[in-house]
Amino acid sequence: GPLEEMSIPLYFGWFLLSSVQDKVRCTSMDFLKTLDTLEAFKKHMTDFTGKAEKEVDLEQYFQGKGTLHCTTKFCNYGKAEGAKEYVQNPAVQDFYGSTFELSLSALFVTPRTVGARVSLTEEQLKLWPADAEKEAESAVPAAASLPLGSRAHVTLGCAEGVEPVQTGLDLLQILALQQEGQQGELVEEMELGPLTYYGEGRWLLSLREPICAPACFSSFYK
Ligand code: 2AM
Repeated sequence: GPLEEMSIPLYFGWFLLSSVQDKVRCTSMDFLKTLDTLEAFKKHMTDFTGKAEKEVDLEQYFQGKGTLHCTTKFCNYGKAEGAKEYVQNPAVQDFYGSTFELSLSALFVTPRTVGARVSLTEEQLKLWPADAEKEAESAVPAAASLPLGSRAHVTLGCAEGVEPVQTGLDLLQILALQQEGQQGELVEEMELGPLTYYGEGRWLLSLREPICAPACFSSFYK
């Protein structure tokens, strides 16, 4: 296939088509704007500012990171562990260039990142590396015991000085808390769905109606 002649990319992933990128960016901006005005958020503002009395403008706090995508495998041009094996996976070869419909099922915000959780289908999981969650174990000890695909997300923004790899770790941390039986604090029913607070600045908005996002499975070189 075409991949055989190619050098290994920085990463593989699903790249959201441009029309849905705008929609997702708008939804995320609206969410940040609303979150910012909630009394419950103001009560926990120090999670973000470090000091009392200080206001935070969430829309300014996070910086966008280019094309919206859901990374499947970070290859680092072949230097990352398992990169060569991933390229040789028949599913990767077969599906390269195909369009999928991703389901964005939640939005989450932490003092480090804002992202969308992606709920993968069985077919989409064929493109998901078996050790993606386990690789996060040093940052999130419970990660390896979470279901395959738990880490799947779209990074929507990062706080200053934070690398996007953090977004998936923040998501895994929230899912690990849920798995441990921590329900979080249901803060309110928003228009888009229930908003839950998990402490330490971690907020999760479960989308009552997941966003269906058409996305092309491809790769990125810089
Ligand atoms: P992201 O998937 O959370 O957005 C280029 O840096 C892309 O690869 C980004 O999209 C980034 O994070 C992802 N990425 C960077 N380092 C990574 C790593 N070690 N593991 C998984 N994904 C990584």
